[in-house]
Amino acid sequence: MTRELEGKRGCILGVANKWSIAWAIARAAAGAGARLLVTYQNERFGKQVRKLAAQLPHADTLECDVSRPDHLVQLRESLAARFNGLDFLVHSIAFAAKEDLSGPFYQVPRERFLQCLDISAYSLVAVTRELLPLFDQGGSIMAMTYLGGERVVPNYNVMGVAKAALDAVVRYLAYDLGPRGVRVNAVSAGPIKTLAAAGISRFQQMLDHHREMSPLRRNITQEDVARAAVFLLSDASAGVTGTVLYVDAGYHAMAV
Ligand code: 0WD
Repeated sequence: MTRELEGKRGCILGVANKWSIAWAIARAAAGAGARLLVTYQNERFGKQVRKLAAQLPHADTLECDVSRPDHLVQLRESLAARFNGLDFLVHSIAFAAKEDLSGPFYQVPRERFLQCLDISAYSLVAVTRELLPLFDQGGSIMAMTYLGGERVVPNYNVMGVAKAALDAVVRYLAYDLGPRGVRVNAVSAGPIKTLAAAGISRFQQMLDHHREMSPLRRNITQEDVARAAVFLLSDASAGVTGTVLYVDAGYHAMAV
């Protein structure tokens, strides 16, 4: 087995349960030789995530709600104590109220619009700023995005606006951090059935449409995303920054 992340120290934000994309990335990164700190939002997920992480070699867990500045400080302190530095960061977090993931987009109230943008896009800025001093030998940061940030996907609504912001955050961070040797990219995944996806109205129809119309004629798995993530986190992608890697069976190339 290749060990593309041997010796690397990584932090993976956003494991909710065994279906989470972040969990698939954690497994793949651990399999590739990384030492990990895996975080979960709150104690609702804590027991499950601690049990999952116990299956991995060299993986610790920490509660981290990215909307709380005190949690971000604790995250930096935990990583400094455990690894004395950091080589990669995975942001796999998003939030929108369920009522805003159906019906007309324009109905979204101001507070919920701001909360969605705060947790789904601004948090990458806040976490990166807090953890930047730890990237002592360059590094790689990646976030999870979706085509709904570039084109209209019915019902994706405010989350599409947040993904557009997240994509721009990735590009601006890439420019800021390039001189430090820190790369910043995003994976744009096709639809995958997870807890977050369950909140999107008519999600099964999205899956069916994607399977029928994508060039590969199939849906994407968490493992497809995890393999691409290992590439972006590893030195194999040393010349890649500020970009979106589509792991969507080619769906983004279509005009349907
Ligand atoms: O089809 C999909 N599942 C796709 C997901 C396609 C393309 C992209 N993505 C993105 C999502 O938008 C997200 O950014 O991938 C990322 C991970 O999503 P996931 O693996 O599909 O979903 P899930 O397992 O639910 O993880 C997201 C988690 C939250 O779960 P819920 O379902 O409770 O919203 O993000 C976490 C939370 O655990 N989260 C937070 N973590 C820390 N602080 C916070 C927060 N404030 N809010 C939500």
